[in-house]
Amino acid sequence: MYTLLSGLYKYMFQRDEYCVLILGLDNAGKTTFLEQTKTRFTKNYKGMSLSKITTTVGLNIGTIDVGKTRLMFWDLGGQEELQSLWDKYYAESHGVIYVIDSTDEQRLSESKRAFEKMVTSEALEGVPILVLANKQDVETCLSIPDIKTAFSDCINKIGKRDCLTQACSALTGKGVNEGIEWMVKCVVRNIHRPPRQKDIT
Ligand code: G3D
Repeated sequence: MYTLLSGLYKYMFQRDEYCVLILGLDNAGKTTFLEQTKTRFTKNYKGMSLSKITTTVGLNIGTIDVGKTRLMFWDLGGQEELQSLWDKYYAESHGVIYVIDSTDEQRLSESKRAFEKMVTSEALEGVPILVLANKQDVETCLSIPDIKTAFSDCINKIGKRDCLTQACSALTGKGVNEGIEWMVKCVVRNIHRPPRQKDIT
C-alpha cells in the first residue's frame, strides 16, 4: 500500500529536473532574462525591479517549473575573465541559453567568438542551444537576419543539435515564453536520446 501511494505521489508531484546555463557577454541581459523568466513562470514571485538589475558578477541561480519539468538556471558572469569558468558547468548542463545584446554592434564579433568557443566544446555536444537576440524593444537594434549573418560561420559548428534564434526583450518579456517553452521541449526530448559518448565513459 505504501509503495502504491508513494508511486502515485511521485507520479503526481515529482518533476524531471534539467540544468540550463545562461551565457553571453556581460551586459547582454542574462540576469534580466532570468528575473523575467522567474516572474512569468512562478506564481506570486516578487523579484527585483527589472530596471534595477546590474551586470552579473559570479553566478545567479533560479528554478522554474513548467508542467512536470523543472528547469534550474545558472546565469554565469560574462566578463572576459569569468568566461574561462563557463566550461566547468558544461558537463552538468542539459541546455544552454546564449544571450546577445542586439543593440551592441561593436561587441557582436566578441560575442560570436565566445559563442563559437562554447559551441565547439566537446562537453556540450548535442546539447540544445537557444540563442536570444535580446533588447529587441530598442528601435535601433540589429535584426535577427543581421545577427544570423554575423554568426553565419558558426552554423556548421552547431551540428545536428537543436538550435533556435529567438527575438526577445528580457525587459518587456517579449519572446521569453516562446524561448522557454522551446527549451523545455528540447531538453525533455534530448534526455530520451541514446547517451552521448561522454556519458558512457
Ligand atoms: P547581464 O546579466 O548579461 O550582465 P543585465 O545583463 O541583465 O544586468 O542587463 C544589463 C543592462 O541591459 C541593464 O541596464 C538592463 O536593464 C539592460 N537590459 C537587459 N535586457 C534588456 C532588454 O531586453 N531591453 C533593454 N532595453 N534593456 C535591457 P543598465 O542600465 O542597468 O545597465
